[in-house]
Amino acid sequence: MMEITVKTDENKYIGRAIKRREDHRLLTGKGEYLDDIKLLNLHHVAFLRSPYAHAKIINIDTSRALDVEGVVTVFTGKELYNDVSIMPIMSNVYPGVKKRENPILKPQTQRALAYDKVCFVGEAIAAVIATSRAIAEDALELIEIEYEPLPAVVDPEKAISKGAELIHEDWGDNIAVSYKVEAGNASAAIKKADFVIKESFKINRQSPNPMETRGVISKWDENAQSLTVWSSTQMPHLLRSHISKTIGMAETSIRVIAPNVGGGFGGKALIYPEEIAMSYFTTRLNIPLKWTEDRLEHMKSAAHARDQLHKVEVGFMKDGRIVGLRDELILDTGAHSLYGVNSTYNTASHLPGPYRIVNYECDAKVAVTNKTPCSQYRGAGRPEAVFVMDRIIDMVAKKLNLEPVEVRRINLITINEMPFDTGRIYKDGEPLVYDSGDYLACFEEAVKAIKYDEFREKQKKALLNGKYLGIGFSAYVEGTGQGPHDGCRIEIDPTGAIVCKVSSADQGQGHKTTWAQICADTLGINIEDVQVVIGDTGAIPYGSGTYGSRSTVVSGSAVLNAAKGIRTKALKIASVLLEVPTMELEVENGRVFHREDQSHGYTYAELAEWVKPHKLPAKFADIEPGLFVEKYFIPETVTYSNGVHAAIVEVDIETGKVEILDYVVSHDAGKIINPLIADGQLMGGVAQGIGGAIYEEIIYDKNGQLITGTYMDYLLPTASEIPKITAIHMESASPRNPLGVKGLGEGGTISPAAVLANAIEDALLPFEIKINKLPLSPNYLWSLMND
Ligand code: MCN
Repeated sequence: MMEITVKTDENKYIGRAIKRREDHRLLTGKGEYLDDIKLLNLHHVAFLRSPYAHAKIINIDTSRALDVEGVVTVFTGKELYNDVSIMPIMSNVYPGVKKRENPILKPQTQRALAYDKVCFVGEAIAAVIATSRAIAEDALELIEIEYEPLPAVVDPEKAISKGAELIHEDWGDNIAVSYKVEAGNASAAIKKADFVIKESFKINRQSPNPMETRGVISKWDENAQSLTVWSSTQMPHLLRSHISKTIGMAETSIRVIAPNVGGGFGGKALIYPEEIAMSYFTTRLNIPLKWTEDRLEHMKSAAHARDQLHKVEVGFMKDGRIVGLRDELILDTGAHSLYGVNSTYNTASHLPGPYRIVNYECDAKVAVTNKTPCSQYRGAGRPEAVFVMDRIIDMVAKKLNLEPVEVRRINLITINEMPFDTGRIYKDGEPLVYDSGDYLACFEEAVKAIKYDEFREKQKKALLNGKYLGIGFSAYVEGTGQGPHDGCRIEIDPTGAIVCKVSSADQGQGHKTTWAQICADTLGINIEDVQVVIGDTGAIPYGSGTYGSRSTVVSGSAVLNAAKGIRTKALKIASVLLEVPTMELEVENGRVFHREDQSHGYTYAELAEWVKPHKLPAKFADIEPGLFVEKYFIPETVTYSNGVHAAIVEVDIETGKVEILDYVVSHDAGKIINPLIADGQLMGGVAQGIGGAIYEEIIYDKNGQLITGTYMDYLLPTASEIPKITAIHMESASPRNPLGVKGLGEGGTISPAAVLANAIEDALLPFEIKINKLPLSPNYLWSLMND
């Protein structure tokens, strides 16, 4: 289905299309997902969720539920109020951002169980603990709650206007976050421009919808005084830290394990109230507990994403040069602001993208409304930014009667300008400087692969036959591989077992294969000899989680550093044993030997044996026992991937249905570790991007009731909606990490909305339509054509 262009080098594994070692087990049903885990005496939890978008809780009567046979107890917000603190914010405001933008940030509001008020349909209010899930669910229905309904706030613009009903009364308004990003002087530049376009854009609310819903098992061990939590999460280490903070338990007493996770897509890059509540319940009851979310719960209680409004003003010259850009951005974050500054900052800092826009201003606000809280979804703010920016490029082209490809060529940053300083800072507080990449060459690859030169002729001919074909392009830059850190601990024991423990958590990205590739090449061993352990705080003490396409950069570099550390230690031990300097030694096939005489040498296993009992104590005086090394990689700042998507579509003007005839991704994520996985990542990403562009939309009615809570109403694309995708990998090494890699897990999702909107508008040129919102549903397109 895909054509691949990859450059490889002399490594045995890095850069090679190694088949994923996880697949056989997962595809033959042998994976162990959260719901597969069985523990002795396991009890079950069901959460009672609010039917109101906004209401006061006057009284909760649990007596009838407690009478049900098999019910152990019922928890409400009242029981948790003193023992469990408010959920901590997901991300910090880094000092650089604080100093430059000084964002206004309201305090956190979300509790493990709602206490005196509910703020969205689906918010957890109470939990029943019972011997079976069925009993727990039956008992839920017997809990009687007296509510005092309040007016629901559903429109984000109205929410932040004066006099709006307050969701969190203490705040005094419904603005969770506000700040302004500035570089150059956008207003002055726009004033001097030959032309100005003002436009608004709306990006649909979406649900990341992994195949596996959320789930938690929690087990308190009274004897050991330790808590183990299994969660279908992207962030085991952060979950451990949040449990510690909220229920007041030392992190050293908590172990979090992410078993096989059936997709996360950002929706599990979040610490949820249920995870905290489950941790608390088991410590109170001393019974192991399980909660597995059903799809209906997932649609209304697991985080949503995107949902942005933009008001843009762009100034440009007759020749197509964009000279100034202003944006007013509102994120509708729902009832609680979980990611604070970060959710909008991703959009604000990625909006100018690969285009040379030095005069830029973005006024960002996060509005709270009575909807499910928003978090990150693959691309996390970048698909939104790119939709706006690439629509602008096409609008500029239309105004000047130029081809959109020409306007892109004029504005794309060139390789001679690299590293390119945008004059802004990134969310980590560091200068936002694009590190490497040939954006124009990447663009030309896509132009060539989509056969743009032949297209206009083809389009004209098709139109004569009543067929509406269109071509679209979109280009993006993505900050990937953010800090703070990740770690790897490699242990080799005298049996020869090589265990590589990495702090990343995988939801389908193939980390076990990728880390094994890096480890095997660096240690000079066969890939089959490396066992990789991930997603377990018991394996390695610190880690940051899998999100923001960061793992290959951060965890991958940690693996490299740890493997280098093992090599160094192995050489040192061998040098003592062989009585030769380390520089005379070499490593091959898991054995350290003397360069001149290969018969003198030791395998890693033998070296591990030597340092275990310390057979030669005097000689080993300065060598720590054990052949293990633990290393962390702390990136100086992010590294910037870039890419271009191009598509050809046909629009049926009778129905508004869009068929994607061709799709090209030209992409640069630095050195590619595994081209097979990279292609899979791009393809899956594009599929999700197409879903968000054409099919998916979370809709609420005016009372804050979710009306797209099932797969009958929330349309996900299936395989038949996904076209053939051609992927081209360019490889501009990043100077910011030892592997030269950049992230790519989200790149596929970033451009589809922009590229398809541009292609559709191009196809419907005779109708003179203007696309400024998503999704590009048949209804929307039909009404644009017919209005
Ligand atoms: N890779 C590579 N060379 C590079 C970069 C990456 O070969 N230069 C390959 C590696 O094999 C790596 C994979 O691509 O295992 C993804 O690497 P990276 O870009 O570092 O992204 P992460 O591993 O940090 O994954 C996170 C990213 C995000 S943010 C979301 S959301 C997402 C995604 O990855 N969610 C996913 N891909 C997903 N894929 C699956 N199947 N399920 C999800 O939930």
